[in-house]
Amino acid sequence: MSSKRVANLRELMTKMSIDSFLVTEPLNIYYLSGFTGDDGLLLVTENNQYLITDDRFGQQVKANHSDWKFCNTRNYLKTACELVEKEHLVAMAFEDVISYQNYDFIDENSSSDIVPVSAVIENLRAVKDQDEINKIRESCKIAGKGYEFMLQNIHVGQSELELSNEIDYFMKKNGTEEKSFETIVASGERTTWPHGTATAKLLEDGDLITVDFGYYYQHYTSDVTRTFSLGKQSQKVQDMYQIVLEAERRTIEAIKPGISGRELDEVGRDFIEKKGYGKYFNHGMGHGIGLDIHELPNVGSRFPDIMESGHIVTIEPGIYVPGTAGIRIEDDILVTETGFEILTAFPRNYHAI
Ligand SMILES: [Mn+2]
Repeated sequence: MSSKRVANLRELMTKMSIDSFLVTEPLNIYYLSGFTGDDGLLLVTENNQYLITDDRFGQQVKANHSDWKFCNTRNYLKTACELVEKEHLVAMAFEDVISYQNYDFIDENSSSDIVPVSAVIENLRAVKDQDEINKIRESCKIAGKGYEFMLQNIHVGQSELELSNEIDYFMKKNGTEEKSFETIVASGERTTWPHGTATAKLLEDGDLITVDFGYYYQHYTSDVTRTFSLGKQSQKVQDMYQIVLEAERRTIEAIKPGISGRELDEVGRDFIEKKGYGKYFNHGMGHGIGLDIHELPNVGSRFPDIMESGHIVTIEPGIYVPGTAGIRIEDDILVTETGFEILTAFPRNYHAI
């Protein structure tokens, strides 16, 4: 797995006329090597691959990463620069999100040219292999159980925080490791805040409730939102729900290789605009998921990203009308060779408890 990914990176390096690549972003380090230590970096050269870290991780590197040359050092960047010099390399790529301090260091100490690059490994990560798909599929499956658990256990008088903590416990008990973002539990008027994380507010009869949660399963996350009702909603709110649901359905069904994030956004947004709620849909349509909660490709009006088989994206239209209600529905979709597969295929119809 690791060797295939490194080979893919080397192929890109050749195209970019780069003969060494300094990998500093932790998720990219994990992606290429499987190394989970929270300190260190990788240097991939034409003929060698180095895992540069220190003693604290020595045992785990020897046990799990024998395919990498282990450089045991405290000064990671200095060692990387020395290796580049030793191999007589001429152009070292570095990820352009490093700190200014680190940039300054390699600028001063590297014998080769240094070349800032943007989202090179992130682009490789966007296309999932079978192993990654299986992990995200499992995370989605556990999320489905979590939603069911929520519907069965939620009750008037419980606080948003209590519900959030119960979801947390349930998800972890069912095989996930950690949440990939602060779980959103917004009830009543707070549903009109698209990113309202849980508060001490108590759930009341008649509250609409939005829950948005994502948990890592073996390092890969899902990202799901459901909006449902505790008690009865007005016809207007129920109609709003159907509009979001239909916008989501249309967008999902448009997914296929070759369509852009911008075009997908348009499908759902046009429908919501036609129904008169355009100005209440104030965020993008979705994003890739994987090792990170937000990764490539982007799905939104500003993004030309083209969908490819193996991408996994969220589709999450929402409308938020202050004083009335906020509704968002979000699912995780695998782009397949012929179209799409919904990985979060659990109920999304309007549901009142
Ligand atoms: Mn999302």
